[in-house]
Amino acid sequence: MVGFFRRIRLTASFCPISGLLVLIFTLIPFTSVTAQAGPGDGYDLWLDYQPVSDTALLLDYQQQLLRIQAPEGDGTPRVIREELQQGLSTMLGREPVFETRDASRAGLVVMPYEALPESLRKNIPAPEAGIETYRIHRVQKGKHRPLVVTAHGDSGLLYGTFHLLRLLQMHQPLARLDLSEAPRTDIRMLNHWDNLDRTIERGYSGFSIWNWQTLPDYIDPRYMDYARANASVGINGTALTSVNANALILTPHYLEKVKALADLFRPYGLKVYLTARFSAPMEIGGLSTADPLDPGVIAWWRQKADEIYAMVPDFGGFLVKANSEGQPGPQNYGRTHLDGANMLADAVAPHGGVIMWRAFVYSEHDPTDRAKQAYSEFVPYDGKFRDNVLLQVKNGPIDFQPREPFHPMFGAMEHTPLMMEFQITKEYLGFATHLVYLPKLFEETLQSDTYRKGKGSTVSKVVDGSLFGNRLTGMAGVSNIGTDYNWTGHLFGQADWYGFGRLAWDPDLSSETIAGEWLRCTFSNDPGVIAPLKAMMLESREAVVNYMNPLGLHHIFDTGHHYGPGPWVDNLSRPEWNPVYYHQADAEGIGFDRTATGSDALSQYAPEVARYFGNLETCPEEYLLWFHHLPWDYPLKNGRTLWDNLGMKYQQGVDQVREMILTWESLESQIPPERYRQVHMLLGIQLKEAQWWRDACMLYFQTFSGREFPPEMEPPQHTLEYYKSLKFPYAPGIRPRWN
Ligand code: GCV
Repeated sequence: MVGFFRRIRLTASFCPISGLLVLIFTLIPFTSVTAQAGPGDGYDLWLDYQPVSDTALLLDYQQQLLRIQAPEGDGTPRVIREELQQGLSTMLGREPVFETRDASRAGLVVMPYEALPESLRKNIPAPEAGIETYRIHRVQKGKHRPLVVTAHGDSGLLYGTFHLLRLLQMHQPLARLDLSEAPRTDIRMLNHWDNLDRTIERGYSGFSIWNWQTLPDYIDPRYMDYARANASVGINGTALTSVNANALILTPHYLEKVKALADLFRPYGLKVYLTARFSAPMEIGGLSTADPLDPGVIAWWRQKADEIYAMVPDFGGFLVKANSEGQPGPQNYGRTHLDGANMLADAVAPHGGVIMWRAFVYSEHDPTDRAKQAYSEFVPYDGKFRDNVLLQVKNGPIDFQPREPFHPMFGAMEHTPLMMEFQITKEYLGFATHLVYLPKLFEETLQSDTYRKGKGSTVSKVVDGSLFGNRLTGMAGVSNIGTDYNWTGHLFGQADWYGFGRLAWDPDLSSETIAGEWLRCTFSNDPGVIAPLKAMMLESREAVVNYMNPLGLHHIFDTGHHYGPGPWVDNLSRPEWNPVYYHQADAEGIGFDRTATGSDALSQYAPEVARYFGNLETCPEEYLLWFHHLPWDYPLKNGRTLWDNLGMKYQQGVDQVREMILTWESLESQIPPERYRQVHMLLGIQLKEAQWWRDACMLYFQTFSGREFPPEMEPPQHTLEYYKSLKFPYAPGIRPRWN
């Protein structure tokens, strides 16, 4: 609530009596939300604008920044002024003054490039073309030497303002500042898997923040703080509803509510998108078919698009999951994904909308390796989609596992824009309970080399369109946000939201840089705090791989909810829903053979990549069992057997969590107590669950290997039967269909 409180406090400072009344009356409806709020509660995310403690720096900032020339008017200009006022007054301990008359007195100028006086413009290089780009420049010549944030459009000015505030949060000097930024992708969006009843599929941080019942009349202040947070990292789109879509969202009753959110989000540069249920023409339109080639269906979608755009003129478009995991789609009518995507694309094209068609498809009727199916389905359509269609592809070919090789579709469709889909919520990474810093995982995928145009053809270059010159680009992240007072359940989950935004803006940023930024903005600028926490975050991703799915193992989670280990599960109706399908353990060995002797999934990669992963001499050990089925006694690089290494890796993961706990405990005196306690308790759960994973998996795999555990491994705490007996019917994040 603090973002909201701060705005109230500012009002109070101008008129103490009316400000007080505002405070009293507006607090009443929000008391339940704020019940647990307090200092260090995390509601403010990375925007909590701590006072600058370094005296010299503070003086310098005060001299430069407290007289401001900023754009006037409502909408984005208002948001910019509010953010500057909030950020500067809190960090610098004094209220800034907005100069309306004599701009030559302003030490900080935030203005469109075209509106700058000639005396300034001649000393400042223009920002790159585009409405989202910006430049921050400290003028070095002339009598008036302000710090200037400038852009060609409102969004650029807003992003530049947030960038400047971040620099202050990170205690950066201003004297010689000159930086120019342009986003590398066009669409940088969150995908909410939020249902209309406010449950969230794979959500672990409370309920959906969209209160559909009280919208459009009741505006929760969270909506604004959500938009602010997104804008601060350059996220410019949000798909409000789950890809397992409900057609009701497209009815007038709900579209009124969507419009209210879109109106609120507009000043923050955040566009709204909706998920389109393919069978909507039948479910809410009264048609007898949803066949994409049927003239009635085509007309229905066109009219629906017109209706939406009349209410939300900057509506982004539709995100579609079709013919995937039981969702309806064009194949129900003997049509193709191409037919379906292009039909919807034509409906939104007149309004400038896009279709994000998900490539997450695999069929129970297709006996080939699930990892191959999306590529086989979509690659033949390369170049045939309309210009306003993006294919949204998960980072790996199975499903958001702790580690997957990059999806072979990246680089394989030269004439089709491929949008990256990452999962920020931790469906397969310990839910919101585990500290796992995801930008490290995202970076690994983005920096993978597809070799499609020779060495250096990284996935990041496919995503930003530079490899093939695609016109439209984007990145989506499945949101980890809910009604928990700190938004993400685990405080460190905020770093995943932050990091996703930063990587969508620049897919080549390093996860280490991002961790440093987030820590400085969230915790402190003290190197004694940052260094150990950064090391802990960077290590945490490898830790989870080690204690859950080491050496290339994957999808051995308990069924449906995906909470905890379930490598023994073999009774689900679809073969590829069973963990035994993925690990293929038998008396001889373990692993999925995806070489030419097995499923040959490797052939979907460029020859260089296929050779690299296919050759046991070069295949990195972390991908070994993803691509190869190997004997238990197969010697690894350290000279020990595969079996011993498996146990050692599981143990290493547990030990890494113990290290994380020690790191955290060593910083107790420097972390706000509430924050310290929360993370400490969650790390305790993480340790227990890491041990559970190690013991359950090693006991189970031992039934095949028949070998003793390696001496490095601590003995299991329970029997295999005990682990198999554990049931979690109420684990969070599942829909009834999974039960
Ligand atoms: C939204 C996985 C998840 C599902 C999710 C699906 C998808 O299968 O378990 O909950 O459905 O991915 O990405 O569509």
